[in-house]
Amino acid sequence: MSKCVPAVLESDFPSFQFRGWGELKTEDFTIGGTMVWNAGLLTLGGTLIIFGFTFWLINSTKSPAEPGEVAPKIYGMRKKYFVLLLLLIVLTLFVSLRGLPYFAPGAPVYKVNVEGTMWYWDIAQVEGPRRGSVIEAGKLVEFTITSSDVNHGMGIYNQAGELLTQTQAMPGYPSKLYYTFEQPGTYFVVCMEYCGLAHHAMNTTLQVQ
Ligand SMILES: [Cu+2]
Repeated sequence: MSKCVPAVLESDFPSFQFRGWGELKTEDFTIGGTMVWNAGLLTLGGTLIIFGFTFWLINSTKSPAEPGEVAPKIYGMRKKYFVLLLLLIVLTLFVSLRGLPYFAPGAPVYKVNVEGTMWYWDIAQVEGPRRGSVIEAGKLVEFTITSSDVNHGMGIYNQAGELLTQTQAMPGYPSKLYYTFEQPGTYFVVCMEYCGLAHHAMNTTLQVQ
């Protein structure tokens, strides 16, 4: 059993050092290298394409037509688009929801109970070949995650600040999360859902051997 240290005002997670809103720098939002830049460029690219298309559409209209003339055409097209969109949604739902609910990818070797409370994590290894607060790398871990007060989010990050896995911590509902740590070391457990004043300090570490 390991009882985790209650939240402190300073985090030891490198990307989550809180220095006050006025002092936030770009690198505070840079997780895993250039992810933020890529997301920004993608958004910019998408916006330019939409603007370009709209501009082309406006300029391609040569002579204004009477609404009564155009309406049947547009309504006809709308029906086709609706059917196409419906098919696309059904297909996407079918493909993406086929794997639900998420079953354990094998039998878990370690079972760990996690409870989120404003503003700390209580993490206890309750089952495994090596008792105590030990989790081994390469062994499937089943986290059972809940909350004692409000909704929290449990996110597990590696040393590089990359998010490995995450799920909701909800009061009265145990969420299951399955994960196999590839490498031994220190991992960071960070609250992913705003839960009040000291939300930013709601983090702890997880040791994997
Ligand atoms: Cu939180």
